[in-house]
Amino acid sequence: MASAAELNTKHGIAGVAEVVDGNGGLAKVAVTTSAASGEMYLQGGTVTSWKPAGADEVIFVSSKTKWDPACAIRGGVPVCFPWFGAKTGAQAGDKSAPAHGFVRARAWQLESIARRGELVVVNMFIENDEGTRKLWPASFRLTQRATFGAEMGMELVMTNSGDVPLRYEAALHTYFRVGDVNQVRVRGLDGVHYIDKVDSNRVKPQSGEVVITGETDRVYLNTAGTVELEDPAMRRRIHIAKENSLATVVWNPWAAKAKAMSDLGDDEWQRFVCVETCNVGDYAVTLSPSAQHSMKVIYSLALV
Ligand code: TA6
Repeated sequence: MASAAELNTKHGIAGVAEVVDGNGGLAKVAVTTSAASGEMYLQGGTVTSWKPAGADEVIFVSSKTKWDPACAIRGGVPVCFPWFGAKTGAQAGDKSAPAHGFVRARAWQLESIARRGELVVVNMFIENDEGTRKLWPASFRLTQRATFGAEMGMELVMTNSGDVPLRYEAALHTYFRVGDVNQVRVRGLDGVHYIDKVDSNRVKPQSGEVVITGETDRVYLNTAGTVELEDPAMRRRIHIAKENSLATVVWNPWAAKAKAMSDLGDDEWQRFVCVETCNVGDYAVTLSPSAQHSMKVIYSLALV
C-alpha cells in the first residue's frame, strides 16, 4: 500500500487537501478550506471530522479509538457493508463474521481528491479480494464520495462487478457530537414504525420526537424522510437529508453498554448520538450484474 507521502504527491492539493499520517500512523486526507475543515481516513473510508467555518466539530470520535488497521474506528462515519449488525442471508449465524460487515475495518484506496470552488470532494473505494470473498462470495466495488464544505455530503456508490445479482445491506453509521445526549431531540420520525432492539425487536410506531432516556437502538422502517437532530446544549440543529435510503437508525449505548466498550470512554456516551442513513433488513438492496446503487446524505447546520 502506498505511503501517505506517496499518496500526497499523487493526489494532494497543497494547503487545501493533504494526505498525512493520522492517528496510529493510519493515512488520512486532511481538508482545510474557507468553508470547512474535515478528515477522512483510508481505514474503512471513514470520515472522522467535519467542522464548518465558525462552528464546532460536528462528528464524534472516541478518545479510546484503537487506531488499529484490523479494527473499525470508534466514531466518525463507519461504513457498514455488506451486512448490518450480525451477518444475514445465506451465511446467517456465521459467528466468525464481523458485525456490520467487513469494509469498515479494512484499508480502502484513495481514488481522487478534487477541489470545486470552496468544496473538496474525496473519493475512496474498496473492491473485493481473496479475503473479502471468503466472507462474502461477491465481486463489487464500493466508493465513498465525501464532499466537504459549508454542508457535508456523502454518497455511497455500490457497483456489482460480478455476473450474478447481489443483495446487501449498507449504512453510514454516523456519530454526531452533541453537548448532552439527555437533551437531544430527533425530529422527523413521528408516526414511523421502528424495530426496538432494546425491547425484543418489537415493532412500534414513533410518537412525536425521539428523545434519549436510556439505551436506545431503533431501526426506523420505510422512511425516506429528512430528520433533524436538535442539540440544545450546543445550541444547534443538524439537518440530515437523504436519498435512496429507506431506513434510519438511532442509537446511543447509554452508560452500562458504554462501560463495556473498551474503545469508548466511560462518560463519552453522553457526547454523541448515532443517526444512521441505511438500507437494511427488508430494505436491503438487490443489485443486478453491472448495476450501480447510490445512497446519499447531506448534513447542514443551523445555529439556534
Ligand atoms: O447502529 C446501532 C448498532 O447496530 C447497535 O446495535 C450497536 O451494536 C452499534 O451498532 C455499534 O456496533 P459496533 O459493532 O460498532 O460496536
